[in-house]
Amino acid sequence: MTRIETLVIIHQKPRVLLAMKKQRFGVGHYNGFGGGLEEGETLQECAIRETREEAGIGISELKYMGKILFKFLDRDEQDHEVHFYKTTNYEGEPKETEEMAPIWFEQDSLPYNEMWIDDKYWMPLLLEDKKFLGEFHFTKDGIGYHKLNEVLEL
Ligand code: 6U4
Repeated sequence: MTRIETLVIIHQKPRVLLAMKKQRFGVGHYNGFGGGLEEGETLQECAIRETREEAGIGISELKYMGKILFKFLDRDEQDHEVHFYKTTNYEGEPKETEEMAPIWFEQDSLPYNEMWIDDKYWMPLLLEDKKFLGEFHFTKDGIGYHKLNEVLEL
């Protein structure tokens, strides 16, 4: 079974809002907001709901930026199909929740060492408004295989 998830990056050039994941999947990593698709909702609705749950802000005018399939070859973890969105628009003040602690970074000094190891591949594309499709296979040693292509349409 594949788990369908969303990931939202709030980008107000030159700053990027990330958050430290405090529990469960991805704990200890900075990431955007997002989570698993629930029954009956669209991907955009999921992205909006998760961002509200994780940072307490409302987002709008989302741009669909990419899709990546992640496989975990050496772990008992289902595949994750992650759908990436970005926006500049939000209302409210990002606040710390049980799930995440938000913080702004300059886009030229993102904390890649404390992020998922695949982020350094797709994040530069997303920040430059380039759309992408990809697949990453993780092993216990890191990324065993990956492909990532810029695309004009998704
Ligand atoms: P929930 O749904 O909250 O019970 P949880 O285990 O907390 O589950 P979830 O689904 O909230 O996890 O968060 C997973 C998040 O991690 C999603 O936003 C997608 C993102 N994600 C998954 N694989 C990723 C990867 N390889 N690199 C990355 N983000 C990833 O940067």
